[in-house]
Amino acid sequence: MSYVDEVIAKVKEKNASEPEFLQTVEEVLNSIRPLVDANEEKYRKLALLERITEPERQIKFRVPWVDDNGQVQVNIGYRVQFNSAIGPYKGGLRFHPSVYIGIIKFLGFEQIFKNSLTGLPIGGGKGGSDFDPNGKSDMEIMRFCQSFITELYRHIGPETDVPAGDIGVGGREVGFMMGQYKRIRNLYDGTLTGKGTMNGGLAGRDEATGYGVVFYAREMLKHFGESLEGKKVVISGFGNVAWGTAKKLEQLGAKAITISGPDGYILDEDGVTGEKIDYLLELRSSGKNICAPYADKFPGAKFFPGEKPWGVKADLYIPCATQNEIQIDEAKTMVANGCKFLCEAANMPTTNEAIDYFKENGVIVGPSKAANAGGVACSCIEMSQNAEHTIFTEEDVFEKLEAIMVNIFKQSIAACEKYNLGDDLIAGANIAGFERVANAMLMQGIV
Ligand code: 2IT
Repeated sequence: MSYVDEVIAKVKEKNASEPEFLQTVEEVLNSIRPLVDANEEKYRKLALLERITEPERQIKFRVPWVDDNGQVQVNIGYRVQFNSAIGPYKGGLRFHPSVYIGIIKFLGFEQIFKNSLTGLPIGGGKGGSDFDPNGKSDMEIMRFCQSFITELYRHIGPETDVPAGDIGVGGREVGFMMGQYKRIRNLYDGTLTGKGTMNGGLAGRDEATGYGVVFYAREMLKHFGESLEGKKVVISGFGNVAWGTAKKLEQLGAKAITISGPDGYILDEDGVTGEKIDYLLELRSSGKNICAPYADKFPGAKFFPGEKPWGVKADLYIPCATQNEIQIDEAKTMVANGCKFLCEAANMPTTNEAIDYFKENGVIVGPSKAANAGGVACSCIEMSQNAEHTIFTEEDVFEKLEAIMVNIFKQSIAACEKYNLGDDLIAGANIAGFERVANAMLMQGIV
């Protein structure tokens, strides 16, 4: 049995109740076979793959808080410190009812290779809670965040582990956590990123993930002889990533024609452009987690309740919502509609079965680890800003972001060429990200 197959079998046996984690481990390990096969004896002896698939540390804790009725509520908090070979653990916090250890481990594992691809010195970690911020008052959110950080503070720090936002955690939540952290530690340091700019946050961090995705998509299209100019783009979600993506698409001459929420999707043939993009922020801050009101506000748009946007014909598809939103049936519909390019903005939005189907049918897939790395890259720039006690301009930030995204695409293509992977941008990104972490681990001995 090959070393990759051996490790996949072991990981499956050890983590049988964590399907999302198994999904990403299988995807990554299967795609780095050419590199592992070339180093099989050494990697096996040093148990490199066993080590890289086992988090360095996992923290699970109780988060008690008092709701507006005076009732005590209890949630579970998590932080998985997955890999610190190339820098302090770095990755967001997700607050969503679906959160359990398997989701945090999948996100933490992906974060290792994503962070490595940025070329910056950041390791991989992720955390969160099964707390649902939707429908909660500001004071409930504050009390939850304070309780969460009152435990987590002892495990994090600017050279140890630097959390940020993810689904359900934005500037408001990070602000509450930062305030409580500062109060406990008496330190105004860069322990959390995604802060508001008046709290030491980075100008442009809100836009960074979506802008980065579109820079990546531009490079991808360019490589295959196309451009963004005039392209119709189906996107999903209506949160921070969808917002930044729609904005940059418009700036570069393309347009998003859909958004989606848990309640259904919106088709806006005129384009989600101009003031309609900023309306997404209003929708989000309503705390209802629905996109239907968009169609009342802008009469040209149509709402499709309970449906996803993947049946809409477009030149490019950018899923911006959550994991596994594109499964085999959606993939089949998209291919039948002539889909040529998919660029993943959400983390792991496509199932492995759907990815295989896309590959068999010649669809080019830009993987999330590469395409959405602009968010965490800007978080690392925020860490530098805080460490240097300075403020970077938005212009500076976007210039750096663009260069990082172009470089990520180049590294992926270089790995494709080196290992004869054809157009497999997923394998290219995984190999490029993995190689840097593996080499750092090998130099650090058995740790
Ligand atoms: O998935 C991600 O890369 C993030 N949620 C951002 C992580 C970060 O540390 O900024």
